[in-house]
Amino acid sequence: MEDVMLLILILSGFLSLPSSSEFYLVNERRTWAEAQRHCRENSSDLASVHHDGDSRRLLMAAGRSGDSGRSAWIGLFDESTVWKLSEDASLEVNTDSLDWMKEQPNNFAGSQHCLYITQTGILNDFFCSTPFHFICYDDRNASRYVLVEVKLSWSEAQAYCRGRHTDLMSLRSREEQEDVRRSLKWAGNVWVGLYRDPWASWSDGSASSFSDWKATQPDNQGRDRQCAAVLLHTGKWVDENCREEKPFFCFKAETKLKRLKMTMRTVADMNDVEIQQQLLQQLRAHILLKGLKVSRMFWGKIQKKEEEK
Ligand SMILES: [Ca+2]
Repeated sequence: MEDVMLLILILSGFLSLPSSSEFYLVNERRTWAEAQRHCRENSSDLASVHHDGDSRRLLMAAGRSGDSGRSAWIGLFDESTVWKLSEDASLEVNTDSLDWMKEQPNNFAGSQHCLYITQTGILNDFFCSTPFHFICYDDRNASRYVLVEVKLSWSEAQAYCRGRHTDLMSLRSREEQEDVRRSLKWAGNVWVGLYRDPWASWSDGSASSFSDWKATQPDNQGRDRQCAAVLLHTGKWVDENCREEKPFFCFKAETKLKRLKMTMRTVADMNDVEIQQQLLQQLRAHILLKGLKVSRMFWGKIQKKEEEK
């Protein structure tokens, strides 16, 4: 008989389905960031709401606290500084380094999620449905930038550029902004290939597809409304200034333990503690990349069944 090293992984935490999480209201007033810290330290995270059932369970968790018409933080937030490139949505641009119109971007009425560049070459966020001229870029064209003097909405402009050229013009840096200013002349405002998905993520990292906003919300009224709260008497959501202090909903994920067994073929000496540690580290990094949490990973020894003759 021969000893075989067996790697035992115990995974826990967010492996559980959102529907199996338990919401609870913390009736203490905190800013959104303080509330997030509290939830993360004491349970899992600020509450994520992914369907009607979650909304109902939130209200049930609020119980009688809903009578006064107050609101409480949930985990949804609007990362207004993250802009994406039309040519590759996985690329995020730090737009702080770009040259903006005064007091822009302001996400006016909570509805300005596309960027135009003015005649003088500075940027403003604006309503994506407005028809403007636009700038495509074209991989096959030496000058790269192509001014299109047809007025289209941002997404129509994107489709036009993708159909006839390569995509809407990218803008990653102040140097590129300067470059397009030097190499092209245009009148009025023109769309460029930068946009953002508002209210795209939850504090626990889950993506947002469901929403339950109150009518006319989010409106970013008075600016700086980048955190979502639930009205406790209706369950509808409103956008609020994250620095306001409110009660808040946390969730506690039901922990599920999962035991994985892996078989490896290797010429390395698996009894070498250093090699064991290295492998564990690599596996841990790989698992974290998948968005899972690992509570415990260790090597165990099992006895191999007697080999057949
Ligand atoms: Ca604006």
